[in-house]
Amino acid sequence: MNTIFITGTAGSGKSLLTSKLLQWYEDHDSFAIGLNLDPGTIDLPYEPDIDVRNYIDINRLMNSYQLGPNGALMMASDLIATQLVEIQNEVNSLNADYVLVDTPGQIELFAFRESGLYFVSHFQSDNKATIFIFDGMLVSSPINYVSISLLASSIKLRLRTPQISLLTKRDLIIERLPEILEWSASIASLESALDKEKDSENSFLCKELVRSLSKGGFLEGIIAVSSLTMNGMVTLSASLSRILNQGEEVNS
Ligand SMILES: Nc1nc2c(ncn2[C@@H]2O[C@H](COP(=O)(O)OP(=O)(O)OP(=O)(O)O)[C@@H](O)[C@H]2O)c(=O)[nH]1
Ligand SMILES: [Mg+2]
Repeated sequence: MNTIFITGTAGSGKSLLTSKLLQWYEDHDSFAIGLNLDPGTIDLPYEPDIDVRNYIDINRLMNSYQLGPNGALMMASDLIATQLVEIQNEVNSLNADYVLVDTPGQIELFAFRESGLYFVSHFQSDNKATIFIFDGMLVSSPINYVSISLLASSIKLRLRTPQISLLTKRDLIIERLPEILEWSASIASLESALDKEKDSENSFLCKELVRSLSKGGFLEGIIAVSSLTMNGMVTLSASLSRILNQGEEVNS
């Protein structure tokens, strides 16, 4: 069984990507299941096979503990770890090739609190990988690109799984896409784009960060997809196979 944790900033396209990857694997004769781990979500673009909302009810938390929506979300995120055994049993009973885990909208509640980390590290699976989504609409300058790369690196440090950087919404940023892909492919071109920024103080800081991230192996290129047109899905699935199979080699 291969488990793919789909992470990224709020609204970056985690749930839509989950639905499209489920479809992709089904079309390619693999059995994939969707695990919704976002207790606060209302509408999903797919029917989850397993749903954390069956275990954790935000409205009940709000009423029982007199919490506002954010407090309830925080408590709900902390409760995810307590449901691991039940969720794992449900997953195991389905015997899937791929488990696609759609993680909570507010990434800090999942990745930076102990519960999410506990869930990722204790979830039993032959291989695990994380996709970190760069929201294409947020990558509007080289400085923004570096700041989201920092967040991606931080998630990698926290979750400690092999990770893929994925740029979504490529259909909405067709004109900017070549430039962003160039930054991701070559540190020199990212540095030269940073040199042209007017904000010289932040640009200098970003260049230092880029060098450190690159040395630490945190800047390993980005794959661009559109969950609307499915452009880029072939590359994404090939990259997922590679990183999941590598895990298999290490484990065996
Ligand atoms: N055009 C376009 N829109 C996208 C793409 N991916 C996601 N969207 C849209 O972006 C919005 C947010 O997508 P979601 O999949 O709900 O994002 P999310 O990360 O799950 O959001 P939260 O769980 O609320 O954090 C929706 O309106 C999607 O239709 C894409 O590749 N192209
Ligand atoms: Mg979502």
